Amino acid sequence: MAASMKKVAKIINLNIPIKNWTFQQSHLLQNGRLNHFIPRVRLIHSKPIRQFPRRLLYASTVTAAVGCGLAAYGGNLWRRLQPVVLADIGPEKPQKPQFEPIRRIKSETDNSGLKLTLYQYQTCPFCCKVRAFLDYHGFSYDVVEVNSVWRTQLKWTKYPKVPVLVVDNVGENGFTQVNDSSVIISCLETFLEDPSIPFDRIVSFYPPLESEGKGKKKVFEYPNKYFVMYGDKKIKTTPDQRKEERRWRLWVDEDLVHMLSPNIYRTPSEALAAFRYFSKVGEWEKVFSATERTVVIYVGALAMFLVGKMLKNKYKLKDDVRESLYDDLNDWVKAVGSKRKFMGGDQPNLADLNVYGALSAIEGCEAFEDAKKNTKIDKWFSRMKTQVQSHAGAHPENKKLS
Ligand SMILES: N[C@@H](CCC(=O)N[C@@H](CS)C(=O)NCC(=O)O)C(=O)O
Repeated sequence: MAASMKKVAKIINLNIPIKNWTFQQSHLLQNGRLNHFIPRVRLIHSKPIRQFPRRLLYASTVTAAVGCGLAAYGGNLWRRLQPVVLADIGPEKPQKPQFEPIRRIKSETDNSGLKLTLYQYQTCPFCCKVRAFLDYHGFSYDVVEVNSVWRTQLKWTKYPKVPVLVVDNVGENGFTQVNDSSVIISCLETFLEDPSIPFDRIVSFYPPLESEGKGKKKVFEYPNKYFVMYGDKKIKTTPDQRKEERRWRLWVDEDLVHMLSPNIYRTPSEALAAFRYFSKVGEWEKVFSATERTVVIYVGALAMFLVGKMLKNKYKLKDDVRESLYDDLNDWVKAVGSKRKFMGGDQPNLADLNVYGALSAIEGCEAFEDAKKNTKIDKWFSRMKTQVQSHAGAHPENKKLS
């Protein structure tokens, strides 16, 4: 593993022009220790380089594609090779988006100096992950609820998903956009570790890559999104603890979230109950007209009941999808173990916050009630809820920012 990372480090050590950007990556390995892996990525806007860009572009994209392609597609390599380029998924225009927030969260403990607006769906598990992080650390932030049908509140950006975080008064246009729940969380955690780094610089540590997925659909990925950048600071956790934290953050995004839809939309009546619950907690009366709301609830419930079945097959869940959910929650409870309160020890780490956030999305659904009765998730979940709702991460003894 260390050897292959060193190879990657060597490759990325080149200054690789990608389109009209120069991708500079200097230290992938620091002190020769992988778990102190601190990528320093700088994106420098530059004029297109005329002499070698294509050759170098292909060198870099082939390297990336070979790695992914070999693992994923085996013999079909040549047909499947897709170029990977730096994605352009920022704002459409340099003007800051202006939408009336549905909610303003005010926290007395916030001394970050950051003015944050979260573009979200209230019950999207990825958005819930971000809110769990923000609330735990006692950030103040505005919430703009995106209309999931018309998506008017997302028209200002090329990025097609929620959550998106907008940070005011930072960056060259007077605001900075951060996409993807894990990137948002890693950026904010990096900021808490060292608030002297300008926030837009932190965001530039997480460059988005773009490739073509099935049916020519664009796929965006942030290769280092689970890494918090500690710089030269003394790190309180051990390499193994950080590795465990990253592993379970990835598990939330690639496993746990796939359990949710098939479970909450398991039957038509559960799907309808879930949509009614979402309408209530998402304050859909402020986002949709009364007619739209009724249509969204009934049509949405039926559509998601069918989608839930497709997802069940896609992710190969058990016949009774509850069993798959219970298996996941048991795996998590086992990983935390009986000797520590949280995976992070006495305080939650990012894995705790992410699992809690994703599960809080379905807290009012029958699936979660069943999970509480049939697994041991409840104790840990209640502890987490107290931590998040009391902004425990902002208490003096837990506070990173002072
Ligand atoms: N990797 C992304 C995934 C975000 C995501 O898939 N969001 C969904 C909502 S749960 C979305 O916006 N889908 C597009 C849509 O609803 O139009 C993240 O972690 O933020």
